[in-house]
Amino acid sequence: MVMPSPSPIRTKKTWAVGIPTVDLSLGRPELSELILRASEEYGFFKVTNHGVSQRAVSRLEEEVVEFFAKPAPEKQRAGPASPFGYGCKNIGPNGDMGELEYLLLHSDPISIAERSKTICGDPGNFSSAVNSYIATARELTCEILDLLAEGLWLSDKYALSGLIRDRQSDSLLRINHYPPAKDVKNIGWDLSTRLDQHSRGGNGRVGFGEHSDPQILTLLWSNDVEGLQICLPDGLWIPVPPDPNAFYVMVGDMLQALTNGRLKSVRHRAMANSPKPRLSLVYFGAPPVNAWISPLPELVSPRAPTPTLYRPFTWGEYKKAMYSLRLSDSRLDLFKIQ
Ligand code: GA4
Repeated sequence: MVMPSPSPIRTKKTWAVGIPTVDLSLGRPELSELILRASEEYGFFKVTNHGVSQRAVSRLEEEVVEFFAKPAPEKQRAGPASPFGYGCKNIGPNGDMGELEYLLLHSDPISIAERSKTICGDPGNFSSAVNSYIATARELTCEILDLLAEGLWLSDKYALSGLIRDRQSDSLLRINHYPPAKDVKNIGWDLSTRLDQHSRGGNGRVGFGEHSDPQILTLLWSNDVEGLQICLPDGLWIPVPPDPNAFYVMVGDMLQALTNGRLKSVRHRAMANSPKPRLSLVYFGAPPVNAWISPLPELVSPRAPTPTLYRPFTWGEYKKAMYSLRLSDSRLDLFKIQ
């Protein structure tokens, strides 16, 4: 892991200059230890030398740039996002808003084929670009989860990745387009919204508000435009410099529950202040809807300091809770054993 010198990122000052970075070409066991350490300390890290073909990314990037360039009525044929399809500014069912437009797709190839008919004049091409990106993202996500399982000394090496490899996996792909800030006037930005967001701790236009991802692991790619920010354990928000040659990995709520709180899901947000359009491709690795989530036995000890923190629940039950809450709510707290 490339850490800002002189030592692991500890102070606010060092964090401002570096993001934990894991070179996936390193050997084991060093690699699994580094991934585990970054996941424990920050729930977030960047991976380089990941082996993902640039073509899989650029093919999907080209398709979605073409889609977002279309006139609004054409894009709206793929919406509204409830939850899947095309969405503009509205996020989720409970009134959250952001300065973005997006496509939210389930990873199941049949639903991709259906949805593609509303997105593109050449649906075969579009769905093939989406499917190959998802397959690549799933592989990388599972590789990282297997390294984590190794670092955690889990007896079942595939306890984590197996949930995502399952044919019934509820994994998703979110494609976000944050329009350039110069378009602010054209999309109804006003001073009161800006002040309101500033008073809530943000600085500028919020593209996608503060939240943690509900799933197991998130893999994020973005073009070379800044916007992503993560929240450090001490509450400080720091910007993540964009790097289209890398992927960013985020621990989700399900991984926090499965590891009995040893790994913590990272709170993050996307700002939309750049004069250039930001594009992100976000893969959310999720379990099947009826999968039971409870802390893995290796992460629980019958005595303190690691008693069971969360009661067992299904991913479907968690999703129900998440859709009933606002984006920034801490959903996992509802499943804590008091
Ligand atoms: C946040 C992470 C993913 O983008 C997402 C989002 C989902 C949605 O856009 O439909 C949610 C949000 C996310 C969590 C709370 C609910 C549901 C919007 C919202 C307000 C696709 C996901 O899985 O959870």
